[in-house]
Amino acid sequence: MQKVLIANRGEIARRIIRTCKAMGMATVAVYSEADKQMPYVREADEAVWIGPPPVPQSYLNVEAILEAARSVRADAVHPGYGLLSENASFAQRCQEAGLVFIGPAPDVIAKMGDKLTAREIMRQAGVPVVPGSGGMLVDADEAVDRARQIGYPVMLKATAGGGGIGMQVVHSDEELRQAYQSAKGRAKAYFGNDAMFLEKYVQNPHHIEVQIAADQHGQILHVLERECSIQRRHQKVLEESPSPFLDEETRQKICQSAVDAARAVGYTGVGTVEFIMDERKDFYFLEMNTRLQVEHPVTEEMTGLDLVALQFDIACNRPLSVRQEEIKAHRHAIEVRVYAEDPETFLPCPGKIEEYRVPEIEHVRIDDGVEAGTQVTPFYDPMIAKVIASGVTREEAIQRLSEALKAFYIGGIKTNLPFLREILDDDSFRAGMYTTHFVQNRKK
Ligand code: MV4
Repeated sequence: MQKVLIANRGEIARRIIRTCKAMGMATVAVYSEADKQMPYVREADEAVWIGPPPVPQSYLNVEAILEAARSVRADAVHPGYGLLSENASFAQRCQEAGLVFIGPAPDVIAKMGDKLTAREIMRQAGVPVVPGSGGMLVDADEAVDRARQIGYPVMLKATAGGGGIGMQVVHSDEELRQAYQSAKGRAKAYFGNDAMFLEKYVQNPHHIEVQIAADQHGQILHVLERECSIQRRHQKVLEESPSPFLDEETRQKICQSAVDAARAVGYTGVGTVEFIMDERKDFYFLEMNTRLQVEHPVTEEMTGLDLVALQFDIACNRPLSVRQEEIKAHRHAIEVRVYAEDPETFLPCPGKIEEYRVPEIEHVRIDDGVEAGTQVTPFYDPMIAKVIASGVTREEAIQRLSEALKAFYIGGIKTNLPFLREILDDDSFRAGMYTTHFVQNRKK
């Protein structure tokens, strides 16, 4: 593998370029009309224009991206996260064009993209799933019957959903009858697939995910967990690892379940198995993300591994050289996401970054895609930077991250930095006592 086209933008494009350079591979950036001046475009060895700013015409434009890869004679395509990263037909098209897609096989992406199929595969493999309705619901009457068997509250989910989209909590027969039709309509409009299923609603859970890596020689490793409970409306805000909520015995169990999950689908590459965990520390499979995640640096800073390098090793058919016993939480790591948004309303706040001063602190890593003068446009995700701090203890990591957030200055646009600083000062956060309802329940 000599030349990699990165089918993404911003901080993740930059992050992938960094590892490619370290591994001696050439990089090709693709960019829309809005991204000409972005740092990642300059930092890549080559750059190809793929279209106007809207994503359907640029970063989701499969034909333009494949044509770009052909024109530069790239060997591989790294999709990053979001955009085309979990698009099975894109992965298939790459393969057909003779390009190595950095990710699992197209059929694995497709199976895990269908939440009901994923659930059924995991159930058969002995991975715990939330008690639920079995298959797809036929109509509202059946939904009510199943909900009564499961017991309210239940969660109505779209098979094609995921990441919090297409799901709704319901507490009664009446509410379910109402929700059923409207949720089905929304699923149809969003995903072009209105298949629905039910699960018992797990109240006030922890959101814990396990990083896994599987090579093409049958070796599957877990790279421990990330605690992702601090989120707002399904947008993650802070992730940390190790989870302050897990004891060693539960950690071993959940990580083993993640390995079982990966084996059950024939996974290859780097991936994440998402679980919810209740206060009794019972955990259930939610979904599997078949891509590199935004929060992967938490795992990297904790273990010292380079997950993007592992992705390339696996794609090049090299056996994983690290062994399970060598993967350890050497440090505690915490990441926050800095967004261009109004800290009061949480609405995206695009505009020009006039001033940009990043903290330079030992054991603080900044993964960003912008610089002074960058225009944050309304066309793309408003995430500006990730700040990742680590320490020998959780307290040390928190201390460093607090310092970093105080020293981070972004002028010209509104950001959520004040909100992030508040979280770091919160007593429940400092005590490691929080669930997915943390932001919602927070006393201001
Ligand atoms: C759930 C759940 C509780 N019970 N399913 C949200 C993201 C997607 N991956 C699945 N999610 C959830 N599924 C059952 N049966 C809780 C979540 C959930 C969540 C729900 C409401 C508010 C914030 C949340 C954060 C993480 C997970």
